[in-house]
Amino acid sequence: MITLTRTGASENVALVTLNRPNALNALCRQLMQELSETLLTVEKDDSYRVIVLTGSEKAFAAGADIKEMAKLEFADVFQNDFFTNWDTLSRITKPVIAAVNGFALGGGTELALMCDIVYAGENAVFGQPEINIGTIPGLGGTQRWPRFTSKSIAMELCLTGDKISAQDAKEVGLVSKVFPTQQLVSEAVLLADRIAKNSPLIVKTVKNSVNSAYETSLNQGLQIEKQLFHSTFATNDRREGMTAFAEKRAPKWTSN
Ligand code: CO8
Repeated sequence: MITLTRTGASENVALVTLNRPNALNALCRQLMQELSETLLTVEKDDSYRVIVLTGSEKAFAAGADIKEMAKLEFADVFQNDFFTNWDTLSRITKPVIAAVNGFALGGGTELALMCDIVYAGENAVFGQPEINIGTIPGLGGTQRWPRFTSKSIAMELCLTGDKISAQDAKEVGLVSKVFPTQQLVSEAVLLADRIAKNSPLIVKTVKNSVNSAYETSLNQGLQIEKQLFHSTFATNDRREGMTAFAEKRAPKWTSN
């Protein structure tokens, strides 16, 4: 249900594709287990620098599998922890770009919210329709929407289940760029290539620092940023980057 393809100009981009076409990539337990394992494989493999997460042109993911969830009781989801590892994506330290075409609903939108950058195809549709089936978002929708956009947008989407277009998602700040559907994945890979050219050590440090903005007060976040900035002065890549600038040549990163 998940395919992993090595791609990009330097073959260091992991293209992870959700592939369950007959259910619009609905997130069932097996798919999420495979996604978690694939992400952890890529995370551990230094030959991958950046991840692009995508689905099909029709659906990124139409949410958690409602037919699978319909049979569950409280004890299944709480005591037996049915949804273990569904949030692995949020713990990946390499940059993750979501390339969203088609339906990204419920858990599909929430996967996009866990990514670092979201690119959308013109046909993308986002939303949190859980309220229409008697439940609420459970993969971060009620927490990340208000942090990344606003309380008003979060409440309106989660209380109504309304769907929004790619363009609307760009206007509220979820999506950074919108592309024609068929170009989307190649544009995401081009972006991944640009990020992959930088020092992996410093890329990881940037991601760490930006993410701290969502976990801390401004003062704590500024302290973390300053400490991380200072820490770059203990790296060869910081020395190499500044020396290469002065010598008018391209830097050669060693990631130490
Ligand atoms: N679950 C199971 N099957 C689905 C799902 C889904 N979420 N979405 C689509 N499918 C299936 C359909 O049942 C259908 O299967 P079949 O052909 O066997 O009948 C097939 O995919 C094609 O779907 P449609 O015929 O419905 O296609 P349409 O183009 O007519 O409609 C829609 C597309 C609008 C996307 C429609 O399928 C739909 O509304 N789907 C449900 C969307 C939804 O409500 N998503 C939210 C689910 S709840 C959730 O995500 C909570 C996440 C919390 C996780 C917590 C972890 C800790």
